[in-house]
Amino acid sequence: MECTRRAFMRNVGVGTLGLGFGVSVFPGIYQYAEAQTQTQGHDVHMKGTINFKGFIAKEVTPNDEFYITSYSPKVPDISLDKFRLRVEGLVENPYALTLKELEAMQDKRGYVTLECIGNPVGGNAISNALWDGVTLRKILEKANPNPGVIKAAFFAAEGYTDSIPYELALSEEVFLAFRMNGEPLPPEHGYPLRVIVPGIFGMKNVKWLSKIELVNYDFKGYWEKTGWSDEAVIPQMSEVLMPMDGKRIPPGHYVIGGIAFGGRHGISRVQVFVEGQNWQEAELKPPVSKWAWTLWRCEWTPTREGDFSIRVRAYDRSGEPQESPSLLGRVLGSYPDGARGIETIHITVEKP
Ligand SMILES: Nc1nc2c(c(=O)[nH]1)N[C@H]1C(S)=C(S)[C@@H](COP(=O)(O)O)O[C@H]1N2
Ligand SMILES: [Mo]
Repeated sequence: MECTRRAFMRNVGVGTLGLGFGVSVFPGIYQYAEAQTQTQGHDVHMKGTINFKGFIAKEVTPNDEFYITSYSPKVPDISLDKFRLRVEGLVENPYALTLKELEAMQDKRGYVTLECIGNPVGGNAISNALWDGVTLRKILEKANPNPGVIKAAFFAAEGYTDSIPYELALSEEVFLAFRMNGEPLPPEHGYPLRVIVPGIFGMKNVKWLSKIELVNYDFKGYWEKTGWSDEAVIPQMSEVLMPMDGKRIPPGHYVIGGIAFGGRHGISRVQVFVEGQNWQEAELKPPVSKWAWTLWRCEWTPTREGDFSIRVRAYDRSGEPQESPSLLGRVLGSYPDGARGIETIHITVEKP
């Protein structure tokens, strides 16, 4: 991921890139790894956490811990009196909607996991929330679209743009969200209105949406103009969240846990590799929705002291494993289609 793109990513790149977890302003998805060694055998209660048989995690990310990626540091300050969503382009009836009108049309509520296309293997630019909104198709149909539309282009208040194929826009999966985990969208997550495109990388989930334009050409958005994937389909991926990479832990009985996400591909299996053992099946927690990540766990009792590497791989609904470029342990960077590879973490077992 290029530097310019990184500049304002509050939460990206602290995974496996050697910066260390400590630099993340927001703890993101990794903070509970710490809990494991401190709470073996105790019941932990932390706000918003679930305990999946010893794997402590936040299955739904609280709004103030949700990753943020914006191309600009500006967070538009949008007043509701002035806010209008305009629907224009190849339509018979261009029109505009207030937030109240949009809210009155609500027909969607669902958990959707967002992931930034810049998220490195093992990175924490991935989060899961419950979104309320209205189906995009419903908004478009009210404008009476003309024939020949190829794409729905999205324009944001601070200048960002993106687009999706018209067919996808009409799919009933895509919606415009005005609430996140039961609250109005926080300013940095797109208040008052954003796009949610389940299973497609975060960049298509345009925040501060102000205009939708139906066009008869292959519109390219802000990132796509510089070569980032326009399809932006999230591939199957998985990460170890617990124990935390680099930890020194005493001999004992441990739970290894993490997330797997397959976007449109879904997740059917997760396997974990601990040095000295074969790949073993992880136990999966059924996801909170079809479009949300899957928590997985397995148990481990180290039989010696010393260094261990731990790896994870996910399989999609059709049984395809996630990509592992050439050799295990090698990963590919995120440009232009999103990072590929198997995460490896390192743990040292030693007597305290
Ligand atoms: N208006 C606007 N929308 C945007 C962006 C942006 O810079 N401006 N960034 C996109 C990118 S790259 C991602 S990954 C997601 C992140 O959404 P979040 O910040 O709510 O997690 O927003 C997308 N929508
Ligand atoms: Mo992104």
